[in-house]
Amino acid sequence: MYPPGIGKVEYKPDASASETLVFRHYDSQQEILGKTMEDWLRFSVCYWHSFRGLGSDPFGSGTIKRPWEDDTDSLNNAKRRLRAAFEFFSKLGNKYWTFHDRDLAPEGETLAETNSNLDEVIDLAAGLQKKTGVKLLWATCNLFSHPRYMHGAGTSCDAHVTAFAAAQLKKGLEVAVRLGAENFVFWGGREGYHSLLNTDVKADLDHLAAFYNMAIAYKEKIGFKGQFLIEPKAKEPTRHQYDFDAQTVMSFLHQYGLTKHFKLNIEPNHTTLAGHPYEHDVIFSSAYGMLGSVDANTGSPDLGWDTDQFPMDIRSCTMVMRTVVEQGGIAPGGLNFDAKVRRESTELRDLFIAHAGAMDSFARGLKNAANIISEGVLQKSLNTRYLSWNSGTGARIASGEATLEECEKFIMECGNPNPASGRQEHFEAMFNHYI
Ligand code: XUL
Ligand code: CO
Repeated sequence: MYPPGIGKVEYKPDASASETLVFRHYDSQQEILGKTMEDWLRFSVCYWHSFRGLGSDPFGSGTIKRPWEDDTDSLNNAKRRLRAAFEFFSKLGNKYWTFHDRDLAPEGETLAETNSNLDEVIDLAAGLQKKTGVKLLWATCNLFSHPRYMHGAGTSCDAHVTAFAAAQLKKGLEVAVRLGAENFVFWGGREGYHSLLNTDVKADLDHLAAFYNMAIAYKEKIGFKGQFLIEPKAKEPTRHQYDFDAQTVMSFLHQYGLTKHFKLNIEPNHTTLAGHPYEHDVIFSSAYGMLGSVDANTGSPDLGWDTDQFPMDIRSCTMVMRTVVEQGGIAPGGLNFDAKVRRESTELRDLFIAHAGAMDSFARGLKNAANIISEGVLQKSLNTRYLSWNSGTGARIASGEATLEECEKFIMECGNPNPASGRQEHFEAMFNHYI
């Protein structure tokens, strides 16, 4: 049993400040605005950080020892680790998990050998999913770690590499079908550039679109019903990642006629790397009906790295949940904790506390968001700010009926505009009332 001494995380609303291995707010079956908390939040644990990450960083090796690890990359270790993960999920009470293909099983000398290693672990995963009821929120392919992907995968300058990535993706989609994945993610690992001198950006983007078209064709062929998601990121590991932010990805999809096949998986730590506020990409993608899922994490805004910390800030969680509730939910996506405990947080207990604390932060965010939405005070003030668009010249401009001549006539008759106060501080103070 892993870990010894830690049982199921319980809902305990009156827990004291030092009791951090409980849910004070997350009560999975509690109804909020017509849905259970579990259904609104759809929490998922990510396998790579929580079960493959052992605290290494670019400056030092791992600091974390897990009781199930034997320090080998063997299939036996892979299976023991997977069993430990499902035990962790059962104790935590999350209903979903996510992984990259290469997190699960070791890569062999050839693609055939790699696929057969993967099949062995996938058989076990299918059994564990069935036994525990934990489902696969999304699968993805790791198309960035192996040295062959040093120039990218779908955007590599070497077509042989792109063909390898496509072959890997074919298997990844088959695995997604086998395990009933509800989504499939494309994160553009090394799809980007370090120098514009050695890069043909138009060729790269054309090739990336062709790569996606092959994925769509195979998805349809094998009957994969999950949602395709693209995960924007501004930089890291490349200097400029092509999927820079939500608006960039949406225009790429539009440009190549791919919009209807994808939604976005927004990771707020990536959004802040783009220089935007935490909730910016969540709001932008949702505004266009493209918010599919969230990699719920945070960075340290003063650092500018992708530190993948557990989201513990109630204000940010409230902003995200407000958008999620306003769009009617996040399904078939979810809130996936693409987050890792700090390398100094070396105990297994820390892994539990990190997840429980982040789940509780989002549960509080959900409750706050529900209050904001049901009271409608913020929305009313926002509507007032835009009132001039509801009638007269405003309504005619918005509907596309107005002309420049008509606007000129309107100004001649009505004179200079006199815009009202933006009342930003009023909005901020109202928002704080709910936190
Ligand atoms: C990297 C990142 C990835 C994706 C899946 O920054 O977020 O782990 O979520 O490949
Ligand atoms: Co992510």
